[in-house]
Amino acid sequence: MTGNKAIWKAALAAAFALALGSMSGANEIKGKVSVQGIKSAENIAVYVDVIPDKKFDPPIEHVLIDQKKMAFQPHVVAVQQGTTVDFQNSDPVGHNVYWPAISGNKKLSHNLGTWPKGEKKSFQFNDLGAASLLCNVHPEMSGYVVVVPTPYFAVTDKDGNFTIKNIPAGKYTLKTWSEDGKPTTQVVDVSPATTTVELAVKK
Ligand SMILES: [Cu+2]
Repeated sequence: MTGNKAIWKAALAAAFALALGSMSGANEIKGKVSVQGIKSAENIAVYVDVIPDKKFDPPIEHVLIDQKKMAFQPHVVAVQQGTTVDFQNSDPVGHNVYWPAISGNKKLSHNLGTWPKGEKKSFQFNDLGAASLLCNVHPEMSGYVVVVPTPYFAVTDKDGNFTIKNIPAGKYTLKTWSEDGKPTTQVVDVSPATTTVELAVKK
């Protein structure tokens, strides 16, 4: 193949990839959460609520929550329904992991037990809602697993920014969960490329 032909072929392949990308709807939602009466805009889960007539397979990949320096790290984790979370103890002391409820439903409480450094235990979160993680050895430890119905979610950074990637174009209900604030709901119309939203979470 001559050099020219190779370049032409590469350009065609790139154009084809671009066309495929727009057909599969590789869009994103970029947004910022502002807060009123809450100490921080960080660690707020933003997610697309149930999409009618759309079902998602549970993810195969596990999500890790570390118990490190006497804290659940990260403090807030959002996962798609059906995700298995690995709780790993990285501290030289034993940690326990339990949640007294999921979104206030005490029937969904669970105690995973207590285990030493270097070991982990896993749990598949099939129920929607926020599991409030605690350790019965160290009352100061707390964390959250926010189980959401779609693969379209994010957790805000310290400035309240978030990006939800790879979402097909369409109209969706965007919801927020926060440790201290009320849940919010907003309809978003995701068009090709990037859709920008602003959300406000109040105490
Ligand atoms: Cu602990």
